[in-house]
Amino acid sequence: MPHHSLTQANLSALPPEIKRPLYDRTCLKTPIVHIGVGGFHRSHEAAYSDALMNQTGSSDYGICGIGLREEDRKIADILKAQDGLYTLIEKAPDNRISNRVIGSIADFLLGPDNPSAVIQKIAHSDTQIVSLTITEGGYNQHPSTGEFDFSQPTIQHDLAHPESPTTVFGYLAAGLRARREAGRPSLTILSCDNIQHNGDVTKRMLCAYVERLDPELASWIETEVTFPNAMVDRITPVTTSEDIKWLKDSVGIADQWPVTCEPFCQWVIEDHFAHGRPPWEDVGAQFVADVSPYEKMKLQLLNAGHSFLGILGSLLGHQTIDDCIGDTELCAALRRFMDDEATPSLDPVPGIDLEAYKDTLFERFANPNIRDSLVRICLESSSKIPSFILPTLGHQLKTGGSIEGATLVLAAWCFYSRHHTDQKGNPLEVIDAMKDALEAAALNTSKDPLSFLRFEPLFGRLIDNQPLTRLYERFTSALEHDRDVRTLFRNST
Ligand code: CS2
Repeated sequence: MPHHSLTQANLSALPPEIKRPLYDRTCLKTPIVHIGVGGFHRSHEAAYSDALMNQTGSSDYGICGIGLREEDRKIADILKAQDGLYTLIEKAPDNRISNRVIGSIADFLLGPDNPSAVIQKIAHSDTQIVSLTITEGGYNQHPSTGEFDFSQPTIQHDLAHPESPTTVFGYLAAGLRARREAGRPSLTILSCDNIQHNGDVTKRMLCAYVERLDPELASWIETEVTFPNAMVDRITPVTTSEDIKWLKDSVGIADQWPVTCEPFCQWVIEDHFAHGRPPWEDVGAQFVADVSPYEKMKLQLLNAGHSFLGILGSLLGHQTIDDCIGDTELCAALRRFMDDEATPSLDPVPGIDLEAYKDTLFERFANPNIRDSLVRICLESSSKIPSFILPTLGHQLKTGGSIEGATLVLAAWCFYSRHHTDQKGNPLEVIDAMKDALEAAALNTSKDPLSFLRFEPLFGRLIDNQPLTRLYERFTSALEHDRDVRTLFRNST
């Protein structure tokens, strides 16, 4: 099949069934500045803005992407070569595929190349929103205290050289300072990461940082900048070389970095914007006064479900989430964890039937075309499990409810961190900023079965809880004696 490189000039040559921007991209405005242009931003916020501009025909809701790390150079170069365009490949469970060229990213700035361009962009009077996908670990919270971690060398650097920052906090501070000094209106900082109260956390972290730098600026941010909490959702696996090849050979688009995702998409946002916002509700986003129940539901069912399958499934030698769902016993164990442990710890969610929500999650996880790898799911577990699994465990311990599933995840995580293999001894790829600390905590398990759970930065004082420690000890020792992780959950209830 003939193929065309994805560029603005080639759009008209693409096969007619490919959806493409219906708005004038030559005059795209960029009221949104987005830091962290990974797969998720491109399947989610950028897709909402693109849909909105398609619907209205206006060019008013474009995005200026920003990368702050050297690793972002690849996406910067590719987007530049492709005039900001990329293909979103939506794969439904029934094998239907929809290919859509997204055009909402109008521009891209790379911090390491030109820090002052990034600072000026944040400060620009047309900028209304700085949105973030910087990963759960990117908020620089100290693992044990939850406070801003000033000990990081990059943070020390930015405090000493505020005019040439390297971290997101350094850039935001410099941009907001320039904005305030120029007498421009404030803006909104919109977190799109999977953290409970992500807006509140962003505000707390940024204000703590700026307080050290410039207390007056900190109080301006405190009162003038808004930080809506938001729940974001769309499963977006890592793009593979097969995706790129398929798009070129079977569809005719030579795109160096397309994004694949599921059809499902959700965004629930608190309507608290300082300086205007796109009407994303016209294309499916939901604006609410309080996002907490939605966030909890998503983090403690979907993300926790992922971690549950990720850690347990890895020990069983599975490769992907849909493989795990195909393992009927593991799948049933997940449902039991969701029904008996996670659900009781949630608040009522307006307009949502939790049983139906869970059913949908199982359908989404089973999507055979997404092939979401357990390596992606388990990546940086140390910044995921504490917010995905531990709130459920804490709630259940308080109310005396069941804790088997959550405890089994911790015991399995100990095995995973200690051996870096599955239960058959096959190596697992462990990618975690705390990998060494986790391994050190887990290594002692044969002498002290609770040693992993004593790792306070992640587990606090969970160790003081006897019903938990008894069960946890039983599980860790069974795992060390090669008992299949599935049978433990089955027998414990
Ligand atoms: C996943 C999320 O990283 C993870 O562990 O649970 O990336 C998940 O796929 C998204 O939050 C879905 O919205």
